[in-house]
Order: sequence, then structure tokens, then C-alpha cells
Amino acid sequence: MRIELISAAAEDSARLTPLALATLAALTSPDVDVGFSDDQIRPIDLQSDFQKADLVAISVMSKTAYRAYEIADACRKKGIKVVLGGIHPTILPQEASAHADAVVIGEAEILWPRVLEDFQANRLQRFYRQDGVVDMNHSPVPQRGIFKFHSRSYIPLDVVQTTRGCPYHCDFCTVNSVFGNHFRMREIDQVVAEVQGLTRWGILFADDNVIGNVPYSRKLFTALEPFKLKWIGEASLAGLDNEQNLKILQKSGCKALFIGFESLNPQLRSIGKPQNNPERYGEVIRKLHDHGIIAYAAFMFGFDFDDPSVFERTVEFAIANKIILAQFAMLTPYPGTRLYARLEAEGRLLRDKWWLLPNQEILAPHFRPRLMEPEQLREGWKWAWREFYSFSSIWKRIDLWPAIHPYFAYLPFNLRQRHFARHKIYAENTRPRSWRV
Ligand code: B12
Repeated sequence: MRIELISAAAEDSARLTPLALATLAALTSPDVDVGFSDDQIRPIDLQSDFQKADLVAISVMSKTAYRAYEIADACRKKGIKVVLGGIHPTILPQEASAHADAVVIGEAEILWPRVLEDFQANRLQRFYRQDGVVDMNHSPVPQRGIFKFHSRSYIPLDVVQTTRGCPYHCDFCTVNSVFGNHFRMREIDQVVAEVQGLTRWGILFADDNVIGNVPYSRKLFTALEPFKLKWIGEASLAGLDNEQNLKILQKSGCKALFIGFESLNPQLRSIGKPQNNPERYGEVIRKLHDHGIIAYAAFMFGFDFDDPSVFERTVEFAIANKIILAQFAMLTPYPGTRLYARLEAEGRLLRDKWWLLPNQEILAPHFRPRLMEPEQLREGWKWAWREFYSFSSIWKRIDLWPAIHPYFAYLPFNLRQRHFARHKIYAENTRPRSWRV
């Protein structure tokens, strides 16, 4: 039996190995022939690929739903059975079911072995739904061998997950409705054992918040210290405004953290993110840099309290605080979020299923902001990228941080982001080269 594991691509994005599929591979019995395709690395040919597969399994996020359904439909036309799973089918199983023979609602650890068993016995069900949540200690070590043929095409980071779930209730985020509202942690010994087997330059921790459960994080990163790792991850500001936490992260090899600053507006409570205190942003950024950790700051535009002055204020702040890297996003109503439900109830969605469109990036924003026109939001968002990665801003943000050699980290990353902004954002080349529409 041959199974093809597929990661669908929506747009050119960071080339990171998809951990979900390595997890599926690890959950598959060794006598099954497992193939792997990443649409972003080698775009899938809808006509000729997967002729030999008996079953294809596709991992779907909302952004990749359109493409995933296109791949699924093409496979089914050829008589290949299709299973869809991941965050998007978990939220919208009925929608996914129109393109699949089976839909997995939830985490693979319990459900994937059942799907395989049923497929082999020729009794595949339409839906597989998990009761409760997976104990993270029952998640196998991902089988990263599936990435070996593409290994040079990926960013040289091994992706590792230590926790799932999140106790915060940010309006726009999918995580706690899908993975639960408390942290589920893996045993530290398990993480240590997994990390010891890794071979790439560094690690990306695919946790929503590497310092979310402070006692756990302190123990984990202290245990990882002897391995002299280099790693990056995501963190919430709540755990970073603390000198001791920063010391532990630094000593364990943390090089950069992607942080949801979201907004400079003090009304963050109204979007469910009271843990952010804009008055402390500057101080936290400085402390991170003092510990040799790059603050990769993520801002969002389009909240109900954002008027057209938000773009300039945010970029001015980012430059004045010498933020090393920043990402700007238009607020996006993801299905299953409170944001989506509210905008729908208020009649403010411009298109209710934007993820079913091939050109969703170009059409964004997908809702009517309260204090500006949709077009102003789009133009302001583009302006922020242009301004923040202009040569003059790059120059103004250069700083001789005590702990980071400025030229190693700063210039290459900023030039790379500038290139990305010019091609993807101003020139609107959002589709992967091969299947641009
Ligand atoms: C790491 C990460 C990334 C990385 C790497 C993605 C990659 N290549 O894997 C990068 C930085 C590239 C990224 C980019 C983006 N991301 Co992201 N990302 C994450 C993060 C933090 C972890 C994902 C992960 O690796 N989890 C570990 C694996 C093991 O879990 P998993 O993928 O969920 O898989 C499990 C189950 O879902 C299921 N499963 C998954 N697939 C399948 C398939 C089958 C067949 C089966 C049976 C089961 C199954 O089983 C797995 C094991 O239990 C999540 C947050 C989260 N907690 O999920 C956000 C998240 C997935 N990202 C999100 C978003 C919005 C984005 C971006 C759009 C952001 C942006 N504006 O650019 C881009 C889009 C990228 C693209 N493809 O076009 C949203 C998605 C929301 C949604 N409804 O789709 C999330 C949930 C964050 C959030 N706060 O809401 N992301």
C-alpha cells in the first residue's frame, strides 16, 4: 500500500518542514510505503502526480484550503481516496467533506491509526472525531526522514513542538478553540531525547508560546542548556517582561522570538489580549536585545479602534525602538474565531468564505473595518511594509546591541524581508510560481 502525505501551499511562505506530516509518518506502520510532497517546494502536478498512490492525506490550513481542495478533487477524479485533516477541516468538517473520502476532526495521534485500519479493511468512514484531547506524551517522535529529498530547500531548522493549547482568548486566533484552553506539555525528558537526535542548524519550536507556562518553560530550557542549541520560537509578552525568564531563554540558545505585539492601542482588552501592555513594549524590546534575542514583532492593522493614523504611529514606534524585524498583517477573520462570528453578526464580512477563493491575498481585507475603508487598510498595510524596510529605516534601526553582532543578523535578515515585501506585498506576487492564477 502506498500513501502520499501532502502539504498544500497557498502562497510563497517560510519554507519550514511541516511537522504534522512527519507525525503522520511516525504513526504509520513501517510496512506501508509512505511518500511525501510539499506543494511549496515542488508544486504538485494535478494531472500526473500520485499515479501510484492508494491513499492521499492532505494537511489543510484555512489559507491553503482552496489549493488543498483542488489537489483533493484532482486525486479523487483519478480514483485515489483522499483524507483531509488539520486545523481547517477540524473547524469546517462539512465543507472539507465535499472534497474528501474521510475528514479527520482533531489530532492525528488517536485518529490516523484508525483511518489506516479502516482504509485497509475497506470501511473508511466519512468523519473521524476525537473525544477529549491527546496526551502530548503519546505523540510519537516525528519521522523527519520524509523531508530528506527536499532537505536543502527548507530553512535549516528542525521543527519541534513541546506544548499544545493556549489559555489566552485572543479574538482573532484559532488555537484555543481547536487545541483547548490550557497548555498540554510533553515530559521534559522526551523533548530532551528528541532534541538530541536533531541534525539541522537550529530548532524552531512550533509552540504558540515558549514561555506560556513559566514553571514548565524554565525547567525545559534549563534542561536544554547543556546541548548548546540555537533556536527560535514564538512567545507572548506576558512571560518576557521578566529578567530571569530572559536569562534562561538566552542561556538555552534562544536567538529570536516572534512576538504578537498586535497593537500600540491600550484597548487590547477589547480584542481579548489583556496580557499585552503597550506601555511596556519599548522596555521589553530593549531587554530582549540586551539578552541577544531578536524581537521579531508582529503587528496587526484593522481593529475596531484603528483609524488611518495607525500605520504611521506603528512604524514610527518600531523605528524609534529599533525593532530588528517586524511583520505587519491585516486583521483576518479566520473561521471558528470569535472575530469571525462577530463580524458576521455585524454584517461586516465582505466575503463570507474568503478561503475558497484562489486570489484571497489580493482581495484582502475580507471585512469592513470600523474607522476606515477596506482600501485604506490595504494601502496602509502596504505602506507600513515599504516604510519599515526602506533603506532609511534599516539604517535608522541599526544599533550596536551588546549581545548581537549587528551585521550577521541584522542586515541579511532586513534585506531578505525587504525583498519579500517588494515582491510579495507591493508587486502582489502572492502565489507560488507554478500555479499563479
Ligand atoms: C509553526 C507554524 C507556522 C510555520 C510553519 C508552518 C508549517 N510549515 O508547518 C509558518 C511560520 C510557516 C507559519 C505560517 C503561517 N501560519 Co502558522 N502556525 C504555526 C503554528 C504555531 C504551529 C503549527 C505546527 O507545526 N503544529 C504542530 C503540528 C504537529 O500540529 P498541526 O499542524 O496542527 O497537526 C496536528 C493536527 O492538526 C492534525 N493534522 C494536521 N494535518 C493533518 C492531516 C491529516 C491527514 C490528519 C489525519 C491530521 C492532521 O494532526 C497533527 C498532530 O496532532 C500554528 C499554531 C498551532 N498551535 O497550530 C500556527 C497556525 C497554524 N498558523 C496560522 C496562520 C494564520 C499562518 C499564516 C497564514 C500567517 C501569515 N499571516 O502569514 C502563515 C500561512 C502559511 C502558509 N502555509 O501559507 C494559523 C492558522 C489558522 C487557520 N485557521 O488556518 C495558526 C493556527 C495560528 C493561529 N494563531 O491561529 N505557521
